Amino acid sequence: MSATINFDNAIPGKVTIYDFPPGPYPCRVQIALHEKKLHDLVDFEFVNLYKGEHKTDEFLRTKNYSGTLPVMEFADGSLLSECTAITEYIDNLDGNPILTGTTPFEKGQIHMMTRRVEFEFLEAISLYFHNATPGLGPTVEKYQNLEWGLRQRDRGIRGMHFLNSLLQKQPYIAGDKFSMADIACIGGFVFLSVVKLEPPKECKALLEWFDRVNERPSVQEFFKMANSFELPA
Ligand code: GTS
Repeated sequence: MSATINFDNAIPGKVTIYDFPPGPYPCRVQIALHEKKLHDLVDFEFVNLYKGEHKTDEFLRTKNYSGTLPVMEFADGSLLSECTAITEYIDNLDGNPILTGTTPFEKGQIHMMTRRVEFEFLEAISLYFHNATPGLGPTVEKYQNLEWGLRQRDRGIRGMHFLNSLLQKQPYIAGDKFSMADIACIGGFVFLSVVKLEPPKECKALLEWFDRVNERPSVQEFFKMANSFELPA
């Protein structure tokens, strides 16, 4: 469908994202693209995680050695993977970063809080999914460790309490502005629904934050798409 992303700093030509559209990590790039009004300028290529298409030798060799989505591919063959890296790229194209910070301290703070959300919440729930639930199924989940997976679930729950305590003092994860760190935390909520875990009811500030970020058009666009997504046979 794409036009091209046409900023002086952009790698010229068509941009493709290898994607599993409703996924908790891919959601982070989808929301960032909507925030930046760039979503319609990107082609998305579906990769079926449940069939292990992200773990084929070819995908690992030519797209992403880590075997994860999303991956952004440029017309000249360059690649970016890792949600934070892709978000940095798209946020800085127009010289007006709104998600990754402007001052050196703000950039550092957003980076720190994004990593903290990942480490204490999103990755923990992901590890629970892959280790203590059927995950992506037997073709993909070749090694599982139930005890470790359950510990990760508990770590994710502790992480939500930590984020709640933060949000009792400030409106957004990295301070007073919506940022990449909030988007990472939305990814955590998307993973909670995948594993059918409720966020703790007593985490009122976190739940209020989620209601607040859900009002953003970028987040609504994501959930509209995700709620109507059907996994191809
Ligand atoms: N650190 C990576 C990033 O930030 O991009 C993690 C990416 C990641 O784990 N992506 C998931 C994946 O590819 C996609 S989703 O589960 O959120 O839809 N998982 C596949 C696997 O086998 O781990």
